Amino acid sequence: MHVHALGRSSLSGLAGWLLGLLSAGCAATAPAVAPPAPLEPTPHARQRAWQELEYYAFVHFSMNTFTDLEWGEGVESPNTFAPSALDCRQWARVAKSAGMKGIILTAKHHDGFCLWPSRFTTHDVASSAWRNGSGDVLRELSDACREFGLKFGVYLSPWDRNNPKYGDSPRYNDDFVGQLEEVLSNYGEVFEVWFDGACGEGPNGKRQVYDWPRFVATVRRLQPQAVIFSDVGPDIRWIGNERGIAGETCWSMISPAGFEPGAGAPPQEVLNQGLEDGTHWIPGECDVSIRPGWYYHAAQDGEVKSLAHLLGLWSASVGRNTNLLLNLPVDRRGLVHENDAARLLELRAALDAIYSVDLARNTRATASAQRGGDARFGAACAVDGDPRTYWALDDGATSGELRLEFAQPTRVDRVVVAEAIELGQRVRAFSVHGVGAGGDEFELARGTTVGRKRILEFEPRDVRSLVLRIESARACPTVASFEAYCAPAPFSALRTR
Ligand code: FUL
Repeated sequence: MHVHALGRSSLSGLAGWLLGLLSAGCAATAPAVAPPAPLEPTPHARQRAWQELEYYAFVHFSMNTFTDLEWGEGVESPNTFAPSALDCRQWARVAKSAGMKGIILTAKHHDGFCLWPSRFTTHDVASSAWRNGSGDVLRELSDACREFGLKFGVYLSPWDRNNPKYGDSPRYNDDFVGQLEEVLSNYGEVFEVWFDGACGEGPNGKRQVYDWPRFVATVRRLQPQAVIFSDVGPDIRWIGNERGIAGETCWSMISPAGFEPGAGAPPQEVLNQGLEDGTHWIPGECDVSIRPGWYYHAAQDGEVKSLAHLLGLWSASVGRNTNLLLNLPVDRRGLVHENDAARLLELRAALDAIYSVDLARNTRATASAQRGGDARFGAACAVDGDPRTYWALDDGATSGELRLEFAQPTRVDRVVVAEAIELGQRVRAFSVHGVGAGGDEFELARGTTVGRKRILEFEPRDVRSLVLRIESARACPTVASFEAYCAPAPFSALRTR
């Protein structure tokens, strides 16, 4: 453990020094002081790569699309699945132009119908008249994702209302692992495997004991870089609601011991906010549908969430240290509906307009202190646009201040703050202040946790300087970036707080 920590910090010390030489923002000096030691738990490489994705699509499309249900019974005829014009390239084109980074498809929902030909059931596309039984939605979507440069992910429901072996635990587990092997072996790289915890079996229903260690080992064996989602991880956790809203306080840590996916999860508040002293790094993912339902219902064509709502969700998910998994209920044609596609493009245009010009970039930045007096950890590292460099304080220091001077009074209505999360999530409380033309200082916003990205919105103000005050931290804080923006009209009117 000790050796490990040493090796890691001296390695990143060398990398930091080399970086210092290359970076214009953080002055090059000889490495006088080591970077902060990682504060465990810290993210695994696969979790870090996942968190960079920020925003990707969920697609709920299966038997329920054709029965107008949210939960099917598992007794539907395979022929009921009959898309008239399925085009996964259209899904990928929409997702790509919306700036999403991938698509996760309901390969099997609770009704057990498989969107790929499965050797373990006859409740699948191969048994339907669609494409004369030779259709494979996973094939079409994984190909489309590759073509459009998107990641491909799968949702596989452990609860299966069709499989007669469900409840006969070892036998069903064999089938489930077999299905996992099919979807993880035949469609190229999978970036996320989504295990749903829902189970509607009543007290007299079938009781299935899942073999989670085996399920997880199967994913690790076949797709070692894929993150596994469930209520409690092991890699990514549910955020505790289906509204897409993370806690204002949101730690990337929880303590999963004693819990299993689908068999009791930590209280929703814990999932929503994480635990400051959690034992494992299991960051949150916010899943939410762009319409009221997960599946397509023609009656909801007029209920696509508004742009203001979606912008609010962005701040409450990506802006609170989690990723946003936004669901698109693909319709009976097998297409993302026009209303949903149009709204997604509006959201993209708004985000691009709001976050295009970082007003803090390369402003004159000073700090109350910098680690070891070393410019490699100076204030400039938070405004150089390079997420690898960061402002840091000495070991033992848990508060400090970063100050930006604008060349002229500048209107701001939000800040974006980021920690160097590879060293662990540290900040507990912070505030943001403006200094007006007359030198008066006023508080603009305050927050608790930061993590990978924290967005704080406030009423627009003209400021000469902007101050980030770290008030409390679990260990010496790091700030990888401090950005400032001002939403242009008409988006300024869509303020979410
Ligand atoms: C839930 C499921 O029961 C819903 O049908 C939907 O798939 C949602 C994303 O997860 O647990």
